Amino acid sequence: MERTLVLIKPDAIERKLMGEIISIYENKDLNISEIKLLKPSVEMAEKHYYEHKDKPFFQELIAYITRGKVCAMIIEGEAVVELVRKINGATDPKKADPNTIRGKFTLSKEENCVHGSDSKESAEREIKIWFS
Ligand code: IDP
Ligand code: MG
Repeated sequence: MERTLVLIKPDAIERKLMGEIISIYENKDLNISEIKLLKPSVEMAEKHYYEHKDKPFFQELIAYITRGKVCAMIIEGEAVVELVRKINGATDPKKADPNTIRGKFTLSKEENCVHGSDSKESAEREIKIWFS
């Protein structure tokens, strides 16, 4: 069974959107096999976002993702990596379909509520960081 890593990011936790967002994945009949709430360390965040280490927004991104609690989940299902990316919507919520999580809940491309792995390989790499 394919699996992916989903993070509900600090902006969504702060805004009390966690339950509503979890329901969106559950209503799609996806299976949440692991779930936990934690405040990530800078080291974890840097590992998770390693691919962006040379981007101008890297420090801002690390500060954002470590400023409060994150809800980390492993979600399983057929073609779940692609499906979760669709449910989450485009990185920039202004370009996201309004029926997606990002399209519905935020206007900020910096603080966009959720993360979903971008490939099966990324999912396995990221799951090791958050569930080891
Ligand atoms: P993704 O989350 O849709 O996979 P990525 O391009 O991998 O998007 O970017 C990772 C995260 O970095 C985004 O979800 C967002 O929180 C943040 N981010 C992306 N682009 C920018 C930017 O231009 N400025 C600041 N933060 C950004
Ligand atoms: Mg990404």
